[in-house]
Amino acid sequence: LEKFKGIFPAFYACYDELGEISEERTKDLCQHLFEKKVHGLYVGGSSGECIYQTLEERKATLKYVSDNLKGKLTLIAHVGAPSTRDSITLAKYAAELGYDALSAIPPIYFKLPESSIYKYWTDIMEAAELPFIIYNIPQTTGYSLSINLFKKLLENPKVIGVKNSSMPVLDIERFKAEGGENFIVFNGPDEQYVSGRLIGADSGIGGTYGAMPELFLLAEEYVSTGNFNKARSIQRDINDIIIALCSLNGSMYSVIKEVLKLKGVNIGSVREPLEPVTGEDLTKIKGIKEMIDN
Ligand code: NAY
Repeated sequence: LEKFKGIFPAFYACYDELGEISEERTKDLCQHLFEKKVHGLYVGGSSGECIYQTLEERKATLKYVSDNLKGKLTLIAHVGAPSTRDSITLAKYAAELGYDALSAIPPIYFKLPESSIYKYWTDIMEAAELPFIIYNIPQTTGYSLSINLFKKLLENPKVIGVKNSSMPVLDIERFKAEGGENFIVFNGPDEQYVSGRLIGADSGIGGTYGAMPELFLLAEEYVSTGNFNKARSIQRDINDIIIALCSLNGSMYSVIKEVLKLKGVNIGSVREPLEPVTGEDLTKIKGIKEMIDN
């Protein structure tokens, strides 16, 4: 499980100027994050705009990332999709491509009983010979993973971890307490990386890591060496930056993509209904990049 420890940026959707998935730009982002020495990637999740992409587009991104980084970084494929059928297709494909693990949100849109959520995740796990990481993100899915369902899922040996994006760090503590030493808890809220790690998270997956990998790697170094004052101070810097990333009109991801452009990594913009950054707000991106660089 060592390979699942560390900083895992949630990979961004890489589009060309027409808004189509770009192989070339996916490669550029892979290269950029590899050079930053992150430990792995979470591909095709919320930050990958999976919810706005076709199955074919999602498969393309999974393929391009694995073409570039298979064997070099730990790769987790997010395969959650509205139907079990599509999720299974993605799971099988990720296994073929050599991904290290699968992950999925619970079913979305209809409010389903826990029995259906259990079945959904179990069906995905049965589709491929890969470890599975549960994704708990109540703020976007409307479902908050219960300890009961969590315990039931733990009976399946394929379940090796949970990516917990709920805001109470207590959830991280409880999942770690139930999961035990050989179970990986990923911190979800980037704003609480340090607290998540201290209360029991082993690793982190985050939507803003890709914009400032150096800062999360440093936070991790301070946490793992017990340098808590410095860890707290980096977390504060990170949070000032996240607030700035969320302060403009346009989605946080479009702001991040503009920051990446200034860093020399052009991965295009976002897909609607996510809105791009325009006009006045574009002039503020330089200031955000400077916050990250200093
Ligand atoms: C993914 O699946 O791509 C993610 O890991 C995204 C997780 C993010 N949570 C939400 C609700 O979007 O990383 C967080 C988030 O971007 C960060 O905490 C900033 O708010």
